[in-house]
Amino acid sequence: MRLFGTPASPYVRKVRIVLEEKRIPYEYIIERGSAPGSRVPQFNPLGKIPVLVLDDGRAIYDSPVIVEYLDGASGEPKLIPADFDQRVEVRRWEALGDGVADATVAVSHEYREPKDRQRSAAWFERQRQKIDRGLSVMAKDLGEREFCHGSRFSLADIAVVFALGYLDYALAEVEWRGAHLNLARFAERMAKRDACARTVQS
Ligand SMILES: N[C@@H](CCC(=O)N[C@@H](CS)C(=O)NCC(=O)O)C(=O)O
Repeated sequence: MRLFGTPASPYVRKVRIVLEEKRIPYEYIIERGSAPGSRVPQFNPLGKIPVLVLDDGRAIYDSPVIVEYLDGASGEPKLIPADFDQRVEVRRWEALGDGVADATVAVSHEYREPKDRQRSAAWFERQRQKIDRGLSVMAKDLGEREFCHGSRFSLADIAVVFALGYLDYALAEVEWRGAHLNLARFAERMAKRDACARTVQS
């Protein structure tokens, strides 16, 4: 299978951590949808990465669907629980990670616009609130536990890893460590996992 993506994308990192944790072999093709001649729009009409292209030619997007496919089509370790209620809970963590990453992507892209064409202060404040509230809920729900959900590593942990990692990469001025010491300790612990270390944003 082939994964189209770029090293900076938080959603691509999510998928890569899943592939690495599950030791699924894949070809990583660094390609952005908007690059001239990119093959991404052939596989994902939305032109977004990540997109996973299976050996039989099927293309799978977006990242929540890709991780559903990867976890369902392969064996242990399972990263999404089979039990309905637990599954919903893990997917809620994923939505939280995606939402924090969405707001971080939006703000960091907006910063690249010339100052006089940037959105209003109120818009920036709304995005910042999404990030702050998202992190507060992550910190509260994690508490002092080892993992975000249950007693083993899951997609819930991956969600926090890619959201915080992307925040450090794209909006380093958000000083979340001082406000959430438990998240800081969690991030430090998770950074030692091979799959997390091998996929750090660049
Ligand atoms: N919800 C999607 C988001 C994917 C996404 O927004 N990817 C960005 C890169 S970080 C992209 O390809 N943007 C190009 C575009 O929006 O045209 C997912 O989880 O896969």
